[in-house]
Amino acid sequence: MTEQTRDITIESLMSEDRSFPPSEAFRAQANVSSESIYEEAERDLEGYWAKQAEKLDWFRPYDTVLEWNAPYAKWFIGGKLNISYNCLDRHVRNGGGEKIAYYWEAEDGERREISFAQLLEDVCRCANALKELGVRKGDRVAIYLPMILELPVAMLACARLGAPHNVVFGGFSAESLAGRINDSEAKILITADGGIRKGNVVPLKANADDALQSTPSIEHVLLVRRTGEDVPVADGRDIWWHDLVPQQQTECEPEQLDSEDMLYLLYTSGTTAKPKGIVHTTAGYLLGVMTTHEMVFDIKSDDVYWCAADIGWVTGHSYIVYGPLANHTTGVIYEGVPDFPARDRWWEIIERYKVTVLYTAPTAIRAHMKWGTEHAEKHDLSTLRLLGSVGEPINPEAWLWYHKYIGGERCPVVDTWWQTETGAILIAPLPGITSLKPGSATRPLPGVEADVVDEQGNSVPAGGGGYLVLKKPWPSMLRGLYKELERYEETYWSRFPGMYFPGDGAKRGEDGYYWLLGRVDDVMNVSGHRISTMEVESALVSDQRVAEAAVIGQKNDLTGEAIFAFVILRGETEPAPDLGEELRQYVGRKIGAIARPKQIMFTPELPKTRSGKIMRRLLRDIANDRALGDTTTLADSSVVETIRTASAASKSDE
Ligand code: 7RM
Repeated sequence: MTEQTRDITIESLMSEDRSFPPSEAFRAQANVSSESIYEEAERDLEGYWAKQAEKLDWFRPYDTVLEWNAPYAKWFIGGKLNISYNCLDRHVRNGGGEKIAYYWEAEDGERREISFAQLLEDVCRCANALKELGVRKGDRVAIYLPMILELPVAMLACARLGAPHNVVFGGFSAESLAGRINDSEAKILITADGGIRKGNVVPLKANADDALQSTPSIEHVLLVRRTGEDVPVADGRDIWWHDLVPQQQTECEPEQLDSEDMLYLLYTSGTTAKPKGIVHTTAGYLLGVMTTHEMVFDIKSDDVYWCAADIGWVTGHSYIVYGPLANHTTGVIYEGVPDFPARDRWWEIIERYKVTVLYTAPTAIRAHMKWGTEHAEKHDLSTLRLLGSVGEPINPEAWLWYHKYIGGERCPVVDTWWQTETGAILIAPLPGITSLKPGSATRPLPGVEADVVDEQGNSVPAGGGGYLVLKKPWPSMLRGLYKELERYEETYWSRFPGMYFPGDGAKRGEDGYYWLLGRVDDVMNVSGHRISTMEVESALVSDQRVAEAAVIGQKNDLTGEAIFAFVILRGETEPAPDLGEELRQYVGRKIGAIARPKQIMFTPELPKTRSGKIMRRLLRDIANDRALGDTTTLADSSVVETIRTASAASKSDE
């Protein structure tokens, strides 16, 4: 054990005591309005999930709810079902075919809407086309598409055939695409000529062609025309979607799949190592996303729900495609960025479609905060009744801004903690019964047993920080890493034997509320104190002049690590040495001298992943004068150069 572990838990510095109980009106109409659901699930976990599973349509009932040979779970053994049937056919059969499944809007203003009945027909056509291309149950299909309706159509068509999809986010490079295709040995690639982002064309086919130089498993490319420009079409290998799909039959018998058949593979980029292929299966995953979508977002049949994530990220898989469709919910899909052509684009969309539930990430909320409230004020947001957050800890300042300026102080804000690996939300409020506290994801959902433990795996007393763990299996959990069983055990189950370790730090209050502290890889060690980057960042952004902050540990001979803060200021504020000093002192006063940054650097941007997570690893490299590690998942590669240059300049000033 290193000396770093001397101080066994993560120190917790922040305290937040504002509390927002549900309004009487909200509680009265909520899908979950009684606390008893928690006890019910705790008393009989399998019985609880069996009861929930009645919401699924089965071709054959299952025999056993759970078989748990840690760390391997099987749920609903013996059951037969099909996810596309559960998302589409059953609603159409029940007379709900006319309902809008998606309102789709492109960045350039083009609009389409598609009903459940039409979506079912499109999915059947696409599934028949895939069959014609030789796709059979068990074959992997890679999908590299922009946010167009063909993306959910292709995913659901794969689900209909039992061919696991492997969606690669449209912003990834040729190299990332090739790596993911090869690891999954995909037979077909579904892509488009290009995508559109900020008015520019993203050359998807050109990237795909680069990737296809080294992907021997690919037999055919199904090519969607999106941008209309000239792209090479390889004879015999590439087939235009419009030449193959529209003329297919609109019926396609759904495969009767086993509960544990693979639904999809989704690669998560590890920090440095090779991406992990997260495996999700059929019944448990569907149950997890469907129940959480219904309970946490309090979904009603007349809701217009908008999850503003990309479908290429797990949030889109679970909460744009599978959860909402299984619940027969009308959704919005927006292809573009929030500030194109103007900064009120999102609020215009909310007004146009009368969106009632909005789900987005703290990084987006902070961008809107930085741009100011005037953009939202131009639009009628009064249809909104609930707001959600995901992807990172949401700092209380951003939570309160979201609640006030977007939610008009009437909408609960649900902070939802989960991962690609967990498949579905695990820690979040139930908005009809949970009192909200800004910055807390509140409590584990019914049936989820979480804990906060120290280095030895012992529960940390209330109020303390430590490692978040999960102590019982849940239906939507990953079933492993594709073709890497050992790595699965090693990554998630070895640090605390018998417990799942997601890699996050957390603290739990006296009231049982969870406060996520960020990735434990990011925890800093200052003179033996283990301090979460998130708490220092949160303290910094609580100053009105700070828009965003990222904090890292810089090597220091005296203290081991010293706190180094990268700070983005809000529009009107100019960077100045005095302000840096003022902010340092402010953090010291707010959360303690030990957490006072040694150095603050003002920067116009921060390096982020495409899903908006700050890549502190790269900031550590910059601050410690190291060569940059893997930058393939970086959303904008010019950002690190900008910061590096600024960092070099600030050093020569010293
Ligand atoms: C859904 C998603 C997972 C990691 C996770 C956390 C962080 C996500 C929250 C959060 C604090 C939240 N999947 N994270 N949600 N941290 N509060 N509400 O983001 O696989 O891409 O990332 O994201 O560190 O482990 S993911």
